[in-house]
Amino acid sequence: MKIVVIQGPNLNMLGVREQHIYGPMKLEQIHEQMKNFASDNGIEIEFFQSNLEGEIVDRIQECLGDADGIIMNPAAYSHTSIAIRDAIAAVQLPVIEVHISNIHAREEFRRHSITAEVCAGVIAGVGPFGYHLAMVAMTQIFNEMRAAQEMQKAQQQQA
Ligand code: CA2
Repeated sequence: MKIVVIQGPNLNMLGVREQHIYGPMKLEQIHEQMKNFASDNGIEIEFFQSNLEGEIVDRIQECLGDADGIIMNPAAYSHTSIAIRDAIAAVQLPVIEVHISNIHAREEFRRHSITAEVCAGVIAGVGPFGYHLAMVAMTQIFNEMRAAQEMQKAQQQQA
């Protein structure tokens, strides 16, 4: 099974600025922890960060037929991008949206995510640990997908 991790605009600045909001961890450190979890659980993982909306749409589309799930922090685009929301809906893959900060306790314009509406789940406000929780959630989704496929196969063999 393969997970693609997609990080939106300015997340390449983690650990460099605004540590009072997002903490001291750099994006590379977060990815290192996710890589360790993936290798311990036999999961393939790839990482992508972009500050450009169209590049993020392209990367989501590339997941079709290549990845089994997406973990994504669309960052500010969560609140604005219909294009990213449409891309998520189009690929029909399980997507877990992660926000490092609690967007519901911040400015009014951050309290609603239009991308979250088409995601399988959302984790917000637990810092970079949210990415680990997203890996655990995605592993569970993969187990459920496998169980459903096996059940379907068994039913087809019986028919
Ligand atoms: O809490 C989150 O993870 C956010 O997705 C982060 C976005 C923000 O626009 C969302 O409302 C919530 C911002 C990411 C920018 O990260 C920076 C990190 C260091 C310095 C500057 C920006």
